[in-house]
Amino acid sequence: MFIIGELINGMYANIAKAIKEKNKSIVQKCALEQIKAGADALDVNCGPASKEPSSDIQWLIEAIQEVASVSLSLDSSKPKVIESGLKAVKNKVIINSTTADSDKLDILVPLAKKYNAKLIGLTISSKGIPQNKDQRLELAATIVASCLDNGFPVEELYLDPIVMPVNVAQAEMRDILESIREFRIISDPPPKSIVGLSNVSQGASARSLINRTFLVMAISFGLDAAILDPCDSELMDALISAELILNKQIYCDSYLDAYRKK
Ligand code: THG
Repeated sequence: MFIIGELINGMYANIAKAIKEKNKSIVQKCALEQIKAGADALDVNCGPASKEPSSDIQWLIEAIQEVASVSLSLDSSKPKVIESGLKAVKNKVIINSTTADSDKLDILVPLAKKYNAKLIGLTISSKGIPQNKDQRLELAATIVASCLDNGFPVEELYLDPIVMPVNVAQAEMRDILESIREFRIISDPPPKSIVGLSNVSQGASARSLINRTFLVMAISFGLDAAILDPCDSELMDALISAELILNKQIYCDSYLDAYRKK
């Protein structure tokens, strides 16, 4: 499982404050904690309160790169903000994200190719969030087609079914899980799959339990990557155990410790 830490997001009060006050040490501590907890990459999102997201994203990237050489996932709905972030990034980068709309695809797929980036494609369009699996797969196919047209390697594309909160979209959970399985049959070589995990429990109680239950289920449907809180150790234990049971980790009695020392 490719793990992207979700905690450097202006949605969180501590990060919003750090951006406002240009306090690097808060961001750097948050980066190092997530890497220690097992993150392979870090999501970087300025949040809704940022008035200058193009410069704030560069400030966040530079702060993180002073202390770590991890991959960064540039999380913005604005292609201009992502483009600004790409100029500051030194290591392998993830573009988070394009939608299935041609105005986004026409800018972001060529940019992903130019920067040798991974690309996250949300199965969403200007018409809104799909209501069922067929609509998700149709939008997924549009994104895959754009990658093929632009010579962008489909193995570097991560399709995101858009996880909805279970307390507002309970009847859609099964379709979201089945989309993860079916994204893989769109093309050969297949695209990969990703979810923003914490969405599933937004507004609910027992968040951590809902998150780890959904994650284990999504892993069994073939999930390749997740944006999640790696500092939730029960979540990470569930992830590691699910991979063990699917024969993706070698069993030993101390497999949790062994994974953490990898
Ligand atoms: N797909 C992709 N990218 C994404 C998402 C996605 N990026 C953003 C988001 N969704 C994933 N990241 C988060 C980060 C935090 C929360 C949810 C998803 C979260 N935050 C608390 C809340 O809203 O209740 C904030 C708590 C606080 O303020 O302290 O749940 O789906 N590609």
